[in-house]
Amino acid sequence: EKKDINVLEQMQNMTIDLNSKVMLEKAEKDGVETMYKRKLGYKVQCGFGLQGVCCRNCGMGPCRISAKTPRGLCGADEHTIVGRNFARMVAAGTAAHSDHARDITHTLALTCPGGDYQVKEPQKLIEFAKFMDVDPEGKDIYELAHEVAEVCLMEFGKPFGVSKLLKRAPKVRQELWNKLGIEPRAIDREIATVMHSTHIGCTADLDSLIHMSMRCSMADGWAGSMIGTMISDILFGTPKPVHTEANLNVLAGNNVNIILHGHEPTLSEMIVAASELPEMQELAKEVGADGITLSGICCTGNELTMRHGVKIAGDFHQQELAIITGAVEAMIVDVQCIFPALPELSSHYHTKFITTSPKARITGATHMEFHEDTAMEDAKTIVREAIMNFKNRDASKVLVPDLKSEGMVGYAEEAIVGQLNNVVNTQIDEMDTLKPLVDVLASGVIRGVVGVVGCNNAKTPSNYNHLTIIKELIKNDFLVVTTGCGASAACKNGLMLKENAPKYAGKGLATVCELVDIPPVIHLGSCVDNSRILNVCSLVANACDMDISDLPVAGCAPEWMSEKAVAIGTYVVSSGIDTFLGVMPPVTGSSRAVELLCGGLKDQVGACFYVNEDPVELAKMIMDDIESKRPAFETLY
Ligand code: SF4
Ligand code: MSK
Repeated sequence: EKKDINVLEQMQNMTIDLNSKVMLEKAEKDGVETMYKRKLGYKVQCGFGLQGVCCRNCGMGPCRISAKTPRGLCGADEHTIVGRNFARMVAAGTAAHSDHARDITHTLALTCPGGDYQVKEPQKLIEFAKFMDVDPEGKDIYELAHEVAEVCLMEFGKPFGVSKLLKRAPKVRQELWNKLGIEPRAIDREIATVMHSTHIGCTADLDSLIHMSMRCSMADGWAGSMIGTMISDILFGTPKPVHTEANLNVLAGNNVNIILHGHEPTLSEMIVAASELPEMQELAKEVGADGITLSGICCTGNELTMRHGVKIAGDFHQQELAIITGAVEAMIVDVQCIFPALPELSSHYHTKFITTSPKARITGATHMEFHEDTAMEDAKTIVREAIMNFKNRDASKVLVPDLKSEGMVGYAEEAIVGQLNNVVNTQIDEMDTLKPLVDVLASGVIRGVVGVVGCNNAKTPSNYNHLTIIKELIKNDFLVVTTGCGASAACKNGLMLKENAPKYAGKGLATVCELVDIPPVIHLGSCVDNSRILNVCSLVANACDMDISDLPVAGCAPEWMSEKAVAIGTYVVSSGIDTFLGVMPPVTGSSRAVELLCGGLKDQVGACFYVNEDPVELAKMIMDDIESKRPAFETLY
């Protein structure tokens, strides 16, 4: 018994979320396994993998670099192997975000009047059409939507030219990218080029590998993700500030609980619409429930909360813990960040674990494929399946932990700028509308803006790095904008509540929060919505006639874990924004890779990575970095 207590304590020490600690205790009682338990089994992780010096790019390997074997069988050294592994992470991350964008774009091509998917933001479509060189004159809005979809789909495979979306960036930055040769061409081409060049017997030069990683990541940030965000807004509406709640307590006692987990709003938006139908509400009553409660996990949670106020059940590390509550009728997933452990775990409870995408099938799941052209019918079938499962709930297995927080979420670019101008959803096209934002930055009332984004990582206690860094920053008058699971962490802990600004924010930031009615931590959306950060930075830089690298801004991924995060970090750096990581990427096996990523890139793009696994120190590094930029920024402005 002593050993069991010890195991539980060790697991509980791996998260600072109080609900999660309760659920870990229940997991032990229920005899089910979670990531926290599995982590205990990984006492020592592979040193070669941690340093990035294991190569299995051909059948002669795996080759692992050490003092005794300084080269792989083909002669690849540590710099080549680390560089190739890094480039492949960037390519995988770019592929994930961009394939998401491709599906959204195909959905735009399916829109029609009265159809399952319609154009919710015609004005945004018209503006975007003009930006993409599509003439909206005299065209029906759906004709225009289809034409824009086609032009965007060309961005994935066009044979000539570079991403059309680069022109959003300041001129000086565009010229730099051109000079360095990191303007991304077609999105798929950049991914294919990395995969080809990292095949055995191709690139064996670290500088070249990092260079092509940057160009590939740019295809994520300045093409795929930007298209994904823009078309999501056109289809489902630009997010506006909305109230929400976050953490496992959002699961409702006597309602059918449906959790949506994954990333793409095409599925989740349709599930929201289906669950609101009177026939579904009645069916829920018929099976003895009071109603239907939808909630989200990971970026689907972010997409839904910012457009509908759908509650956030939890973040990446809470996906198993949600099922362990015993109160979830169905977890419906699409793509990315879904633990393969979930079907087996669900089998211990009544929860239906439903996969919907052919891109992410998981053995043991109930697979109910979702197709955009039969979207509403598919969504209704899935929701019905969840409702009918309510009768199988076993009350003796239910434990919903006590805590949840409230928050305001859904600040798109328009909302942030609009709020500072005291209007909702302003058109952001001129210095006048950006002046209040620039003024509070230039005057030093707000010292800078930091994007604190990304995942949870079992290498750090869940949420600890996120919260420590965010609190340090806002205490010192740095405004924080956040996306992904970092946003969930902030919301779960009350940092997105305007009323909490005086408690957590410094005097300057708290005053701004009160004057313009914003929380000290701004929810910007999902992982693809990091493109919104690029957009705001470009708008401000353009308005001030500066480069992005001149702005008092920084990026931070305190608990990153996914390949998508590596792609994001690399395009943020390539865009001129210093990026601070709380977990070391697998590059330390190459001293030259570390020198380049954490220093050398500064000479090329005006920004680089910084890594510190102590979140207090990392926060200080961020603040010092931004402060060092302030004198020049103030003079230039
Ligand atoms: Fe080994 Fe070279 Fe093959 Fe990699 S590519 S596994 S280093 S022989
Ligand atoms: S879901 S990529 S764990 S933020 Fe976008 Fe969260 Fe990271 Fe997945």
